Amino acid sequence: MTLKEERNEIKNRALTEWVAEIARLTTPDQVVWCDGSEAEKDRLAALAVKSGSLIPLSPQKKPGSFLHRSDPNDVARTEHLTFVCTPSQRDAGPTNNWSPPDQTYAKLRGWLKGSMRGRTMYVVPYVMGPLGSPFAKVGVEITDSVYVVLNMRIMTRMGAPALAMLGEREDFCRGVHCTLDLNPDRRLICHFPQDNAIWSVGSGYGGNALLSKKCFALRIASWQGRGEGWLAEHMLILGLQSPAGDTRYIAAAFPSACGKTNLAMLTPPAEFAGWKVFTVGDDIAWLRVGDDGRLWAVNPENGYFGVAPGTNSHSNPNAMKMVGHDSIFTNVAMTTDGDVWWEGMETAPPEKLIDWRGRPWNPGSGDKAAHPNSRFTTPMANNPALSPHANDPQGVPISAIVFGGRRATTMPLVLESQNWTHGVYLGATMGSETTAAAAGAVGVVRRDPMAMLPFCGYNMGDYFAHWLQMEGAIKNPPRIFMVNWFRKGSDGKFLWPGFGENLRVLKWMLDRIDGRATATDTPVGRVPRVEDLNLHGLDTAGDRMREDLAVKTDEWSAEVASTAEFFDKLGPAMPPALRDKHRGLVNSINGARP
Ligand code: SAT
Ligand code: MN
Repeated sequence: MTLKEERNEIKNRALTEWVAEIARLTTPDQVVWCDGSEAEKDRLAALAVKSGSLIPLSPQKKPGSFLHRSDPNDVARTEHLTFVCTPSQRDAGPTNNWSPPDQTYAKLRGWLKGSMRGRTMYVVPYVMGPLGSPFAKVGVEITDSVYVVLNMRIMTRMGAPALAMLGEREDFCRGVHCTLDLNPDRRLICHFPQDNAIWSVGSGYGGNALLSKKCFALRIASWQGRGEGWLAEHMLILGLQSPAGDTRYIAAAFPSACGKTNLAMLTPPAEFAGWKVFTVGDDIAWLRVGDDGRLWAVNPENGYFGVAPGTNSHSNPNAMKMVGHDSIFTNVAMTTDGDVWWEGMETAPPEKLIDWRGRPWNPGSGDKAAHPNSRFTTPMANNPALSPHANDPQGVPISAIVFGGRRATTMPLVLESQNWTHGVYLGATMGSETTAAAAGAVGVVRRDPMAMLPFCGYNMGDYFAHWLQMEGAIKNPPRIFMVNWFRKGSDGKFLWPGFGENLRVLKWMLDRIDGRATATDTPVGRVPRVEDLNLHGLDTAGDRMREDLAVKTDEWSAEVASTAEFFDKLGPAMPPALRDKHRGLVNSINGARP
């Protein structure tokens, strides 16, 4: 359909004028407005197959599913090319890359001039949040990538419902995405929170190109949340139902590729018969204070963009079921009978395999068959553990907030904060080893406060202040905890089995909230003793558990020194309350020194 024909049907002038402006700049051969229908999906998938961008998988093994192989230089988020372009650099803060908005727009306009010649420009309206929800917001992404459109259809409520919700309003997130030639020298992901706008150029990768996700639902939304008194967080949301049938909800922040998807759809261990876990969301939470003074959360997304390697019927049986159909796989390996394979799938690799780059795989080469950051995109409706409240316009009330990093040392299995400010301090000082989800070295500890370091759309000091301020608005605040599933013993092996067994730790948290479980006070927070956890049926020796729960003074001395450096980097925006908390902690750790 041509631009002219469409403009007669779309009533929103702000929208049609903006689309026309981008079309004048990028000069596509045609403009297609996406309606989100099944017929449109089939038509676009057929186009993508014809162009080679999607490979259909076996209709028997993976019905309705496709494989996409990205450019090998475009396989993860590129944080060094991601910018927050606020009018003043102070508002972006020292942890974000910043460039002045006018200059940045001018540069990107230069790159985009005529960039869609010979191509189709897709206009993708979408809703973030359940339809009809007071949390919900509309975005529109313009893109020249059919792969992006098909992923957006899974990840968001896309098409007609978004235009219906938008009506004549102008407050939609304006996203411009153009793949250009995937040259890393002309790749930039730029956010303009003051304009509710994102321009992403030169990458087709998930977090860089599906603008609904990290770009809108975290970077832009966190800025909006600060202004409007709510929080946009890098958190899963799960419901935990007891055998008696009451369900409590937990929101948990972990950096990318630290097991959020696994935790969000966890299968309880055999000893927890009658317990059930329900997924509300696996990556992003929008949190608001309800009329009842509790914190309520929705998952703004409609699908999962999960890490494939390591997913198997032990680590995440629900995910194995949900990716069985109607999914898009990116950069996994393919079997000769049209199925997918990745490292850590449990089943041995078949004799013949095509690797993520499309070459015959040679197991002896030491190369991975699937890229370590290979992904599945799956509709949340596929999830057997989906919460009946996943589409609830009101969201769910949150009883506990959990922060978690990937730490080989120092951080015990679980810590309970003393109060809200201490909980914010725990989140603000979180450290984690880097993973393959972002380009760069893997396994280096960096401070990743609230798992938001790459996703906070404004000054991190202001962000902490906003968190501290929220306490005043939440009459009935959730309890805040810290977890670490990844601590290692002196033998270099993980001390905790993780996966479904993590439920034992969540259960202790609920018992703490209910006043039914004990804990020991330490200078860094409250920690369970081994006997405070239900370890029934778990084959883990007591001394390994004691090691996993230990708070070691020498490790914490190093930890607070590293935290102090990080706080200094944040400069004057750092809230004094967190500095005070820090000083108090340093004193009590030094006081505890033998
Ligand atoms: O690529 S995404 O940013 O969408 C996934 C992640 O890194 O968490
Ligand atoms: Mn994430």
